[in-house]
Amino acid sequence: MSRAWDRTSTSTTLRTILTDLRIADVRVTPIAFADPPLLNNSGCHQPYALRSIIEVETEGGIVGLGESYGSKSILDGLAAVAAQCPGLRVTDINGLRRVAHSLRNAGDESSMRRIVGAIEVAMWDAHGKTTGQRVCDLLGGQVRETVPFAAYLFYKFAGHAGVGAEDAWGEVLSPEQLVDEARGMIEAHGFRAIKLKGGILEPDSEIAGLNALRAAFPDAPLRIDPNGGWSLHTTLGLLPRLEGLVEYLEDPTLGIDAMAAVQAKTDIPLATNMCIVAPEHLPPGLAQRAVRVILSDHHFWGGLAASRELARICAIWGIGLSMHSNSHLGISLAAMTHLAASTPNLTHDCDTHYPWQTDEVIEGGKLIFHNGALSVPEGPGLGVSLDRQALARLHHNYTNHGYGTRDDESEMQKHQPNWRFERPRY
Ligand code: GKR
Ligand code: MG
Repeated sequence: MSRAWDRTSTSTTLRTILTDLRIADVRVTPIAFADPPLLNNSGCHQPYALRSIIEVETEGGIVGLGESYGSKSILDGLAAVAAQCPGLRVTDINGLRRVAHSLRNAGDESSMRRIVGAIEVAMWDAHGKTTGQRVCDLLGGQVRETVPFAAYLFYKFAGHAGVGAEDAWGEVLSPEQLVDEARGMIEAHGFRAIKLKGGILEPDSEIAGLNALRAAFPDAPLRIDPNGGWSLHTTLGLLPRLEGLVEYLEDPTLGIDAMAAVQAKTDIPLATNMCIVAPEHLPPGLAQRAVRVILSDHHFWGGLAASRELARICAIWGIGLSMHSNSHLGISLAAMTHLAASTPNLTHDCDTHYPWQTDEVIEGGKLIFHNGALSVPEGPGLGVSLDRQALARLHHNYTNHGYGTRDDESEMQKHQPNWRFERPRY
C-alpha cells in the first residue's frame, strides 16, 4: 500500500496534468508544398498543394499537431472555431463539436466536419503528449504492428506547364510508362496493392494499363478509381473486363443510386469516398447496398473519433474498410497510421499520396515505409514534431504563390486549352 505522501504527490501530479490539459491557444498556419502534375478526372494538380498545419497549445505549454486542407474557406472556418477553443480540455471532443456547431455561419456541415477533424487530431496529440500515451492507445489500443499502404499510381505530364524540365517521374500516359511508375514506387517503398487513378483517358486505355500492371505484378491486388468519370451505362459495359482483374472498383460512377445499380450487377466489390462521405449517406447507401467498401478519411469524416465510429458501423454492417488520401505531409500520415493501427476491421491497404511529396514539415524528414507498411511513429501523441524552419519555408510558399484554392481544371487548361471539366466524361 502506498504511503500518504505518495498519494498526495500522485494526486498533485494528476491535478497538474488535468489543468495542463486545457487549451490555451490554437494556431493555424497555411502552407503550400511542391506537387507533381498528377492527372485526375477534374484536371491536373497545380505546382503547389495547399494545406494547413494546426497547433493546439495547452496551458502547460504542450503543443499538439494536426494537418488538414488549406483552401480559403476551410482556413476561414478554422480561424473562427480556433478562436473559441481556449478553455476547452483537449479531451473534450464533444466540446469542440459543440463550439463548431454554435458557429454554423463559419461553414456548412461538411466544412464543419473538416474543421473539427483538423483541430481534433491536434487535441489527441496534445492529450497523448501531456499524459505520455500514444494516440493509437488513446483510440482503443494498437491492433496491428504495421499499417499497410498501397502504391497510388497517377497518369501524369512530364512536368508542370511552362516549366522546361521533366520531374523525376517523367510522363506517364501509356501502359508501359504506368508499369515503370509502379515499378519505381514499389522498389522504393515495397507496396503490395496498386491503385490507379482513372477517369482520365478513354476507358479502353485505362483497362490496357490495368492489364499491363497485372502482367508485370501478377500477385498485386489492383484497384481503379475513375472518380465518377464513367456513366452508369459505360460502367455496366466495362464490368466483364474488370471481373477477376481488380480487388475493388472505386467510384466508377456518381451517386448512391447508380452505384447500387452497378453493385447489383457484379461481384466486384464497389468502394467509395464519393457517394458515402457523411453520416447522412450511410442509411441510404447501406439500405441500397451501393458499396462493399468505404474509404474512411479522418480529414472529412470529422476526426479520429468519428472515423473509429465509422469503422464500427462498417464492422456491424459487414462493409469493408479502406482509407482515402489527398496530397499530404507527415502529420496527416502519422494520424492515418495511428487510426489504422487501432482499427480492428481495416480490410484493405490504405491509400496515400505521400510518395509524391518531396517536402516535409516534421522533424527528421520523411517517414519511411518498410515493405509497403509504416510502423506507428515512436513517442507519445502522434510521435511526430514540427520542423519550424520547414513550416516557415512552406508558409512562405503559401503567401508567395498567390492561389487560395485548389483548381485542377485551370491547371489542365495550361496544358490543353480546350479541356473542360466533365463528369461523367465517358
Ligand atoms: O489527388 O487527384 C487527386 C485525387 O483524385 C484526389 O483528389 C481524390 O480525392 O485520391 C482521391 C480519391 O481517391 O478519390
Ligand atoms: Mg477515390
